[in-house]
Amino acid sequence: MLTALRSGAADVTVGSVRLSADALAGAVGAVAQRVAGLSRVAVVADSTMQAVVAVAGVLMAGGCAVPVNPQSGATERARLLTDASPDLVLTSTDVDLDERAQLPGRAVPDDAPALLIYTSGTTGAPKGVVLSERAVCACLDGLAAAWSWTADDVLAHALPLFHVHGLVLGCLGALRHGSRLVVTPRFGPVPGASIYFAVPTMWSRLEDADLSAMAPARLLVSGSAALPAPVFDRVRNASGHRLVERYGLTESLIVTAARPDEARSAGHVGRPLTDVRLRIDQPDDSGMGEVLVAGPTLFSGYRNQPDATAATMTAEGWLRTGDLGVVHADGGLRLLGRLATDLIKTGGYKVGAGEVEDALLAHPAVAEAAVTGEPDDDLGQRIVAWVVVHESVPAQTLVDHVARDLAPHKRPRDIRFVDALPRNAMGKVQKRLLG
Ligand code: MCA
Ligand code: AMP
Repeated sequence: MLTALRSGAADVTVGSVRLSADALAGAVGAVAQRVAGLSRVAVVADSTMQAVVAVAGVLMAGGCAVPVNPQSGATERARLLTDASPDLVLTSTDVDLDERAQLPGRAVPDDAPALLIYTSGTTGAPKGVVLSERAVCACLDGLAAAWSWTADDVLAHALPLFHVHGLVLGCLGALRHGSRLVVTPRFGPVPGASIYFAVPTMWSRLEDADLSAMAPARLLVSGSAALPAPVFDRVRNASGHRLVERYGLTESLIVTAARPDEARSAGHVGRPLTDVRLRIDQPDDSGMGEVLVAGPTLFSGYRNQPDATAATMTAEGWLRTGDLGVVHADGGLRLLGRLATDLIKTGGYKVGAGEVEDALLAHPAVAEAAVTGEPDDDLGQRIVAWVVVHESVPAQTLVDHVARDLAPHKRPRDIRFVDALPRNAMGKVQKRLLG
């Protein structure tokens, strides 16, 4: 999968640490030797070179890497580790960048699990998405074909390394295609970079001067959440670039991408990648309906959850994305929203309303809780919690409780104390009456 490691083309910088191609291959080889024979290895994926080396080492050994958010709270991490049952957990202190060993020759079937990545659903704990090497390679090669992504490119980003965007596209993509990779602590211009990846919040937060310093690049890419038109316009005015959008889910990896040489505007996420099929389910008069996708980039299923896997696939093998869109005459997809209001996208992170409600209900002062995603100029959506309490409690205490129990990005940005939640005759909370 990581062909550039073998060919000696990879050269990676993470923060202040740079490894030449040879040093990287040696350090990855050392991890691979150590984890040889293990099925699943969890990697606490902080934004360090050690995390990149650990994930690459597990993959080179033919194992399945399970990235873990370094900021995940006690409850979230315990659930993940119970479900994933890894043979080993690696943190960055477990990886010595000065160790060297030969890269192993590996012979595992390409449908064996390569990654297990946890993603939120509307209710319950996040589900483990099993991704095969074949799916990862199909996605990365499809993007390379769409964008002419090669070893001549220099890729820069500041994305977290425990989700598809930063890990699969942002790291494994560079290690497969041989482009030099620079991961920075904060998103901003990197001298010599030819491709930038970021979520809309990161694009929106850049100053005009930083955008103009990105003008020499050839591709500015936005993904993971809806790109607001004003952000698209400001990036174009300040950098001269029209942002290229691509679209996907953890379950499908990236399935469509805008092509750099074709017309585009905010919300146009492009045509399907190689061998990916796309269709709109039950379109209305305007052609809008749920986006269904099929093809080689799809996941193998949710770990330990055959019912959830079956529920998300049609009998013919199409993945129900939960996203609403239309397909234009040229085959390009335009996204128009989402079906499930209980799935919140905040700063590009997917957060299930149910898991935040469960965390709030675990606090002794909370009697009832309902969580909604409200429009937010910076984050796209802001997590808001509507709470009925048994006894008075400061809002920040509840915010900190969720941040500590789950992860800081899942914390409510607003707590609204109410006397009661609006419910229908069946007792179900009517979230659209909140606000
Ligand atoms: C932390 N903070 C708190 C608390 N905990 N404040 C109050 N109470 C707390 N309990 C503070 C921190 O100290 C920090 O402060 C600040 O909150 C962080 O602000 P926040 O807005 O939470 O985050 P951010 O750091 O500003 O993050 C914005 C971000 C981030 C950088 C855009 O959301 C991000 O990295 N998003 C990327 C998500 C992503 O990669 N998604 C891909 C999913 P201070 O700043 O003062 O230190 S994969 C996917 O979706 C598919 C496949 C796809 O299409 O890619
Ligand atoms: P995740 O579960 O974190 O993998 O997030 C997948 C979701 O991110 C998709 O179902 C979409 O709602 C959203 N998404 C990804 N890329 C885009 C994009 N370019 N524009 C709008 N939404 C996107």
